Amino acid sequence: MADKAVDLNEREGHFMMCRTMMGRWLRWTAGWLVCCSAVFACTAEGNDRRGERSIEDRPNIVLIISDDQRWSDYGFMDHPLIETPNLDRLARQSALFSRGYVPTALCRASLMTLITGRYAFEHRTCGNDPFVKKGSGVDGRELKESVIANLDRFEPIPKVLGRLGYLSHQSGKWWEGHFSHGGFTHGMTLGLGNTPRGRHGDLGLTIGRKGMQPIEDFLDEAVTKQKNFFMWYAPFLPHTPHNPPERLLARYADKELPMPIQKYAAMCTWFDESCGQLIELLEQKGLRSNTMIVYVCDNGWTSTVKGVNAPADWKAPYAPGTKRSPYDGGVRTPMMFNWPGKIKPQERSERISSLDIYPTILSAAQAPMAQDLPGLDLLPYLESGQEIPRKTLYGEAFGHDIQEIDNPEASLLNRWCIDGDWKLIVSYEDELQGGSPSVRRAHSKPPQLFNLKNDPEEQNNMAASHPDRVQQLSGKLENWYPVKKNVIDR
Ligand SMILES: [Ca+2]
Repeated sequence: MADKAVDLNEREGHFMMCRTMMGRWLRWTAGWLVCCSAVFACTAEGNDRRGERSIEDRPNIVLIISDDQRWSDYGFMDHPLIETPNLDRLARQSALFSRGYVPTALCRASLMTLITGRYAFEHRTCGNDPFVKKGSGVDGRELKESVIANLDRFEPIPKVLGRLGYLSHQSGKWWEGHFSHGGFTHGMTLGLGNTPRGRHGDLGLTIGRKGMQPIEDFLDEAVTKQKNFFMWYAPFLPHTPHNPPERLLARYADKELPMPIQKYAAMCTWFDESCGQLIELLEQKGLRSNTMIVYVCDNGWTSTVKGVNAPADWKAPYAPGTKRSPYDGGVRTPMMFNWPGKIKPQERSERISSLDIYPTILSAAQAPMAQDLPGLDLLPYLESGQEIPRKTLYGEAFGHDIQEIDNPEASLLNRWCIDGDWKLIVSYEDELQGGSPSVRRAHSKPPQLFNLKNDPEEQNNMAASHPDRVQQLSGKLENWYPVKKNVIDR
């Protein structure tokens, strides 16, 4: 009951704010106009609970990853306008966590966390690209290769499952070179990052936008060979370019809505449509009942349009407080776990991390895994319905460009933790190079303390009136891992 009350409070707060803001489109974008911003992490308990199921019980696993979508922008999250009927259906059939978080709200860092189960400060791919100063003579290609090589220090999911006989397929976003570099047996991305054709997925970026044939072909092969499979489905949706089909854009045609918002909404529906096609393929081929589907978004998004509270020099297409920020507009995402007959469909109120996906997938497949993973194997709690015993989540935000290849702290801008209903965000003194200075400045502030239960849009900084709480959570951040940089304190 208490959990439900939290839900209602939050939703009520969300819509109260909408009502007090201007016009209809502001109403359904609520948080889009909020000028605050955020990422995180979690302490982990033990993960070892494998070895009880027979090989025949191992599930196929499909990981669906949205790209640049705000946590509220789904039908199942009660969005009043955006239509996502396929994900709504999946949500009803899943353990649905409406308060999931990614530890870092930037694409590449977030995806690396999914495939390695590690924070960005651990895997070191904390930004999208290495910083290369023009005219410096530094070999940008060599730096890019060094960043790609970060993956070699870890056991990506496809590699682990491959040893158990799984086939694996990559489609959509993938920054880490050829798909085989991640241990995938099949895939679309060829690692053309240094060519005009790509940097973060090249040929893989056509999935969903131009049909699902590569996925259907892969499923047919897995069925023919009688193999379990893992699928990485990370379509370039609803990510820019926001160029939805006319038939979907027409659903949002409304002169009161700025065109960028109409287009973004249609992109969310386009993404949803592709998820429906994927699930339908699983059903058609008789694979659905033994397939675990996991859902997450890599980071938030709110289109920059007139009315967004942004600094005068703001040039990014996304609003402050969303993508790249440590605020919930950047780091919060719904997460779902679906496995027919195994995982109980229910709405869950616990806050969980995308770090939990790696150990949970490996647990479902009865795969061995390291004991020092920062995420939690959620499977026992998904199967039993018991409450997840964890109070604190952590996250970090970095510059867009990686400043030093082997030193993530050089790129660090913010850290945050959520402890119960309280969230602390701290910023670090630095002048990073490259990657939109206005974005960095907008999120560099003295410590901010929010009560997420009462203030889900992070509008009311309570740091001044709760110094003890700030000190307590600052201590948690320091204990998480040490940082030499100074916190901005005034
Ligand atoms: Ca993204």
